[in-house]
Amino acid sequence: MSDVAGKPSLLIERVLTLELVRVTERAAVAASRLRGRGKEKAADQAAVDAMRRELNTLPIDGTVVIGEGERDEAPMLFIGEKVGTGSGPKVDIAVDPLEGTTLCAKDMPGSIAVMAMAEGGTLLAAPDVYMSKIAVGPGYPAGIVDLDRSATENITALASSKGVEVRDITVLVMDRPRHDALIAEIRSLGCGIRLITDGDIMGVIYTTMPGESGVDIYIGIGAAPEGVIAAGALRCIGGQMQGRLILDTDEKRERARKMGVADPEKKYELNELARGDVVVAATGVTDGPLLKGVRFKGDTIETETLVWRSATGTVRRISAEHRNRDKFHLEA
Ligand code: VTB
Repeated sequence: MSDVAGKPSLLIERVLTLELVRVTERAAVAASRLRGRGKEKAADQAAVDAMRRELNTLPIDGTVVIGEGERDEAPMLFIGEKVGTGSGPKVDIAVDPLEGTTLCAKDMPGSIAVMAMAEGGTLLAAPDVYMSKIAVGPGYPAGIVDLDRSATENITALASSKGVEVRDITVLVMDRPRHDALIAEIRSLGCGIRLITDGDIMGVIYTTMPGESGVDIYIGIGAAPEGVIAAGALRCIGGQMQGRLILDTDEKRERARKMGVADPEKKYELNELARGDVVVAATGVTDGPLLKGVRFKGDTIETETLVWRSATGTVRRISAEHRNRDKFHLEA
């Protein structure tokens, strides 16, 4: 009995959900072979190669809408690249083969291999610019937070809704100079701040599991493509998110316009960042609060993956012991 009878694309998606796990598992294993070696680019390329190889085995007519860059910047997984066998559902593919390349290179917590697959034309084709983001997990009244309110107003509203003191809220912010004023404002409230150096896809996802992650809300500026992928996950798990592209130069505005962005000031709601049915998979590369990193144990390789599905709201945590190392195409 299908969980979404009658909608063929979702039925195929149901089958494909676990296929996405294989894609991020292979990218994570490839990157993990270079964990802690100080080689950001090599680790990223290893993940890109592995993800692309596996993506091209999937029975999909996939188009990369979020990838490694524009066609002239990235040889692989560039925006517009076709992936999959070409037979099967027409889908948008958003990839970050190694989210947190520096975290991987330094073997610091929180790097992942992540991708999203959505109905064609439903993920915001975000240019590679910054995005102002705010996000909270499920269970709060609609509109509890808003990009056009101050951090103080948003955190105070969240604390009240959660039934805790403002100082009991933990805010995740990227540790960047652009956030100095934001951090000072949050500190003035007595809140906790989880500063991360990189990896704000998981930074947003942490808000959906505050019990495990210790994070209640994400506020700040990160990359727009990462914001769209994170929005895909929130669409599956539940939660609220807004994003506004930061198009502060004519060049960025023109680049965004060419990608279909009509209003450069637009505040995107969650369902505008990731509109359709979407599946998101993330495999841990280095250990983090929600995902273990890859473990190499003699002839066995262990991976842990979270996979989310919007059609059913199902969240699966898949721990895998891989004994056939050949499938990872690992050099000796
Ligand atoms: C952001 C964040 C990403 O890189 O793009 C960050 O969204 C780069 O930020 O998750 P800066 O330009 O300020 O360095 C990541 O952390 C990793 O790709």
